[in-house]
Amino acid sequence: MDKPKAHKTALHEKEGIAQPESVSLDAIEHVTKLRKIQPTAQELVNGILKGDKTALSRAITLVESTNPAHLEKANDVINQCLPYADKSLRIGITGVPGVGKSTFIEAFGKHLTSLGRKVAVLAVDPSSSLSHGSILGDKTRMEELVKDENAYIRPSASGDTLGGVARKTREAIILCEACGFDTIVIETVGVGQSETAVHSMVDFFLLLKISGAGDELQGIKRGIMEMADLIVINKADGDNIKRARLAKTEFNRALHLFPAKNSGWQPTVTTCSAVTHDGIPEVWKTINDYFDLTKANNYFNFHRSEQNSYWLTETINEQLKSNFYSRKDIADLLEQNKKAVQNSEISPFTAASILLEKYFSK
Ligand SMILES: Nc1nc2c(ncn2[C@@H]2O[C@H](COP(=O)(O)OP(=O)(O)OP(=O)(O)O)[C@@H](O)[C@H]2O)c(=O)[nH]1
Ligand SMILES: [Mg+2]
Repeated sequence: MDKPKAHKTALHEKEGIAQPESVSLDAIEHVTKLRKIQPTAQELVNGILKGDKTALSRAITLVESTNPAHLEKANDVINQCLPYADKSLRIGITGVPGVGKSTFIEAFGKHLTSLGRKVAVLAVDPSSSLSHGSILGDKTRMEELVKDENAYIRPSASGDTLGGVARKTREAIILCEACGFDTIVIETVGVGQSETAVHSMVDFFLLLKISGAGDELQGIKRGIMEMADLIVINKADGDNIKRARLAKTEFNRALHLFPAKNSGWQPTVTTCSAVTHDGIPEVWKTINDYFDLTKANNYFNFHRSEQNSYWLTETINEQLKSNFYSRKDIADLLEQNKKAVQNSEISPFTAASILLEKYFSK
């Protein structure tokens, strides 16, 4: 009898297992066919409006698809969902890695569902376009929320550009709202301009921080402080409570140096522990105060319509750009012109007009 060959490296793969003879070809064909059947736009919309999370997930996948053939169907679903959207509270949460965003969202989300709210968690994280979203790996941190019938967690969309990722997230918000989620939490790690993108799609912006060694304001981007409606110092538990309180005082002082907000809201600072849940109900109460104020002074609606027009121009810009660069004739001409510009044979402005003329001539 032949001896089995010794495998020299760990990379050696096992030989495949042959198809058992007992599997019927008809059954295989049946299953493959079922997999290929894609629900129609109408079926997706019906499912979403009934609160079906599977239909919601499929619709979000459709919206995220880069296949141009899916665009029309995705737009159809979104337009049909639009009249049912717009009724939620949209909350953005940002903070550096490790600050406790996932743990906080788990505690916060559970608190909201215990009050009868329906919570959807989405993420804008352009850095995770390769790993398909940090929330996915995070499902262990959001163990309870994942199992909660009244919660929906979706890993971040993948995409090449922040604009693209952000647009898909905005469309996902509409779908989640149509599916009956009344609180949308959008998380971002704050890479590049992602806070600005998230800020432009939420009603309320929460900055999560932890207390440092007394240098709280070091290394914090001014723009983020300006955007924040609430700063929450997390991990205020155990030995950390005192330091968290000191950080709160320091942030409070800093906040008062910023000009008043158009919303009429004075941003505040609070402490919490995502682990012990201390301070979580207070965070929700503050957010509610904000909504009471901005709904009464009409800033809430004004802000949303401003955001809508912002997204109109953003989407046009984004799509013009992607259409321009994806055209083969333009790509070739761009290559030629780049060389000419590098060799100073032609000015960058002339080259740009040549390219744009070519683009619009078709
Ligand atoms: N003591 C204490 N630890 C916390 C608290 N919140 C989070 N942590 C811990 O901090 C670590 C990071 O928490 P995450 O929730 O993963 O932080 P994150 O901001 O989501 O991190 P990224 O996903 O990497 O951006 C984990 O080990 C948590 O257990 C808290 O309130 N108190
Ligand atoms: Mg996380």
